[in-house]
Amino acid sequence: DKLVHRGDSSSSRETTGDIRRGMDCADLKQAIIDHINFTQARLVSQATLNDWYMAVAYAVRDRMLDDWHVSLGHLRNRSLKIVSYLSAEFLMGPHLGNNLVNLGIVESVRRAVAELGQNLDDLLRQEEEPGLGNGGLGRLAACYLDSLATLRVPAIGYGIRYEFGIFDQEIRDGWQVEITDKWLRMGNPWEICRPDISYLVKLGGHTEQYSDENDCLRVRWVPGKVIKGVAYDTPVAGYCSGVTDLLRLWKSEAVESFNFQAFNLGDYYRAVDEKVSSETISKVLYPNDEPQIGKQLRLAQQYFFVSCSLQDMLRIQRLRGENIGDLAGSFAVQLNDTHPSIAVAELMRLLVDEQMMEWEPAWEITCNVMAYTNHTLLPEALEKWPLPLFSAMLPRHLEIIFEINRRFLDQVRSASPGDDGLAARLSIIDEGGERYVRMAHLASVGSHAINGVAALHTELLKETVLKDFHDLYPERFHNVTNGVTPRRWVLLSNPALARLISGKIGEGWVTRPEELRALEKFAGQPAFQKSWRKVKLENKSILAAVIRERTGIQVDPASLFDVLVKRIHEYKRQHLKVLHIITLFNRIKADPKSEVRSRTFIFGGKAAPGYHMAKLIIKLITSVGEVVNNDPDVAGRLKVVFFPDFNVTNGQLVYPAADLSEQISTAGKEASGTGNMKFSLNGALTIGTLDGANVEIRQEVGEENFFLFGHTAAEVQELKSRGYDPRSWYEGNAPLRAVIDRIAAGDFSPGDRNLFQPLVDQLLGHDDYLLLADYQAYMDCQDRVDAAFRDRDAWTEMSILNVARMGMFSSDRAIREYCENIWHAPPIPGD
Ligand code: T68
Repeated sequence: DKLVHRGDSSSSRETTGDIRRGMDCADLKQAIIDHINFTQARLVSQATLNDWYMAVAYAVRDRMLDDWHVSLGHLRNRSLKIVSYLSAEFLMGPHLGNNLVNLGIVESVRRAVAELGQNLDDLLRQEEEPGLGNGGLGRLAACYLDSLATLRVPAIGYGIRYEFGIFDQEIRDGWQVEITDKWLRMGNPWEICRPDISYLVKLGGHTEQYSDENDCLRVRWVPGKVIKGVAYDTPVAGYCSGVTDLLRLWKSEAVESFNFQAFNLGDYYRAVDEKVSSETISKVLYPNDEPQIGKQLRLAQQYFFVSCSLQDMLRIQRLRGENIGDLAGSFAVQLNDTHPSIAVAELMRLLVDEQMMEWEPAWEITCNVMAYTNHTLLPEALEKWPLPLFSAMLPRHLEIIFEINRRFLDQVRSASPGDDGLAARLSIIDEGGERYVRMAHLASVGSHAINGVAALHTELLKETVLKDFHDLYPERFHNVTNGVTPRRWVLLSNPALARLISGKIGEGWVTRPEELRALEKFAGQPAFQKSWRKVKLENKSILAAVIRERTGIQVDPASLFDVLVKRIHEYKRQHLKVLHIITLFNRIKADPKSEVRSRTFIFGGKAAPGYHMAKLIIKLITSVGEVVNNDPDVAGRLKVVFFPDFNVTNGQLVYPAADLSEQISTAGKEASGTGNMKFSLNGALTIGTLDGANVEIRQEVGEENFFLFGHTAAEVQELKSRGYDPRSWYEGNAPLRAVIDRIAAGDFSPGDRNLFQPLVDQLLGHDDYLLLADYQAYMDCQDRVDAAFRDRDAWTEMSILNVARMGMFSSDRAIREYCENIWHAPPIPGD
C-alpha cells in the first residue's frame, strides 16, 4: 500500500508527483500555479485573492493525501480499534493555518507564496471558517480529533455537513443581528465528496410484524419517507505524527427512485418538493447552546447522521472481513452528549431487524460499543422528546426503546423490589404528565461508560442528574477533564509566545506539554519577563487594531485587557461583569480623581436568537459602553468593547491578547469550560469561581496565581434551599444598589426606562444565578487584580507560572485517558 502511493526516493517519482507531493519551494510554487490554472481555471494574471487561497489550500491538501491513504488503510487493520466520535457539532475553525502547522510547512509555504507575490497572512484571512458548532461542545470535538490524529489513534469523526453553520453576528444599534452563515458560497477545498459512500435513512411510517423463513416473528419498518445521506470527507492531520484521521460529515439528499417511481410517478412538482424537503435535514445548525428546543427537524437531524454513521461502521466491519458480532472489538463509539444517543436504539434496530440477530447478543454489543459524555447539569438542557413526536418520526425506535426499558426496569425492580419511585426515576420514559423519551437515560442504559467533563462536574453528575444510575452502575462512571489542543491554541494563534517558549525549553512542549514546567525556573528572571511582556503587548496591539477596525473604538494596549468571551448565557453571568464596570464608573463619577486602573473590557459571544434575556445582556453591554467610553470624567480609563461575531478565528486573536480571563459562572453550572484553558495557556491570569475545570486549573497553577471569588457549589445549594432573597442583598449593599438603580433609572438607555426592566426584575425578583450574592466578593477580588497588575514583574511571573503549569489541560492528555479507560484503543504502532 505504502509503496504504491509513496515514491521512496525522488528519482522514482514523476514530475507530477513532485508537484503534488514535493515540499521544497519550487515544488510548492509549481503546485500552487497548477491549481490556479487547472483547478480554479484562471490565468495567474487574472487570479483573485480567493483563487490564491483556494490554490494554496488544494496544494496543501494534496500533501496530506499520502498519510491519509495510509491511515485509511489502517481502518482495515483488524488489530486496530477505530474510535468513532459521534457529534452533532464539529467546530473545526479555519483549516489552512492549522494544517500548515501540523504538517510543519508554515515557513516553506510562506516563502513559496511570497515568491509568487502573495502574502500568506492575507490568504489565511480569506478562509471562511466552517462554523459547524455552537461553542464548547463542538470545539471540544475538534480539539479531540486533532489529538487523536496526533496520538496516532485511528478515528472517524461523524457528524452533519450543515449547509448553514452557526449564524454570523452583527451588532446594530447595540443589538445582536443574526446573518445566515453561507460558508460554502466560495467552495470548500478541504472536503471530498464521496457519492459512492451513501446510505438510505428511513423516517416516519409504521411497523409490521412478519414471520421469517425460520418462522421467527420479526418486525419490518415501512417508512413514510426515505432520504439519502452522502459522505463528505475532510482529512484531519496530526501534528507531525504521520497519521491523518477522517472527519466524515453527512449531507442529506433526495432518493430519486423513491420519489419519482414508487410514489410520485408523473407528479413532477411533488417530486421536486420531496427533493427540497429531503435536503432540509442537513440545511442548518440549530443555534441553541443548551436549553432544549423540541423541534421535529432537530430529531430528524440527529437520527439522520447517526443512522448513516452506524451503517458506515457496519460497512467498514465487513471490509475488515470481520463478523458483525465482533463490532465491539473494532469500534468504540463515543456519544458527544445526548445528541447522537438515538444510536443506542438504531444499532439495536440494525442488528436485530436487519442483521437478524437475537436481542441479547445485540444488546451486549450495543452496550460494549457505546460510551456517553455528559456536558451539562442544567435541567432545562437535558434532551427529552415528546412521545407523539418521537413515534411519528421513529416508530420502530420507540418500540425498541420500550423493550430496552422493559428489560431494564425488570432488572431494577428485581434488585430493589417495591421501590416504584426508583423505577419511575430511572425509566427512559418520563411518565409524570405528558410522556417523554429521556435521552440521557437512554444513553446511560445503553453505554458501558458515562463521563463528566471536569472533576466537579462528574461529582455533581453522580450526586444529582444521574444519581440513581450511579447507585445502580457505579463502575460505569468516569471523569475525563476536558483539554484543548496546544497546536491551534498556542502554536498557531500565538506564534510569538510559542517562539519565545521554544527558544528557552525546546519544542517538545507541543506534544509533551508537561515540559512547560521547565519555564518555572525562568519565571522570576527579569530578561525573560521582559520578553514575555513584549509578546503580550504585541498581541494586545494586534487586537487593538482589529477592535478599532471593527468597532471604531480606540483602546490602549497598555491598559489591562480584561476579557470575557463565550456564549451569552445568564449562568455564565456576563451581566455580573457589567455590574463591575458600572461600579468602577460610579466610583469615577463620585470622585473623578479617584484612582481607577486603566482597563479595557472586552466581551464577545453569540446569544441564541430566541433567548431574549441573553440578547438584552448584549444590549446592556453595548449601552454601558456607549456611556462609559464617552464620559469625559472617565477620560479613557475605562473602555468597554463588544467584539462582534466571536468564533474560532476571532478567538485566535483574542486569547493571546488577554491579561485577565473572566470565568465567573455560578458555581455548579458550568460543566467544564475550555476557554478558561485557552486563556491560561496564553498567559492570562484567571478571575473565577470554583466551577467546572476552574477548580483544577487553580490546583495546577497554584492558588497564589489565580483570583478566586464567590460561593462554592455547595454554598449555592445551601443558599437556595434556605430561600434565597436577592432583594435583601441589594438592600444591604450601597454600591450594588447604586449600580442597579442606575440601570433601572435608564442611565444607559436614554429615553427608555423600560428597556432593561426585565433584567432588573430578574435580578431583584429571582436572581437564579446569584449575581447579587457574589457581587461583593467579585468587586473585592477585582480590586486585588488591580493591585496585582500594578506590580508588573510579579504579574508577569504569575503569567509565566500559569503557562508553565497548564500541561494537564492539553487535549492529548484527555484523549489518552479516553483511550485507556473508556475506548481501550491503542495507537497505530510507530513507523
Ligand atoms: C459545553 N456545552 C459546556 N453545549 O457548557 C462547557 N448544547 O462547560 C463545556 O466545557 C463544553 O460543553 C465542552 O465539554 C456546550 O457547548 C452546546 O454547545 C450545545 C449545543 C446544542 C445543544 C446543547
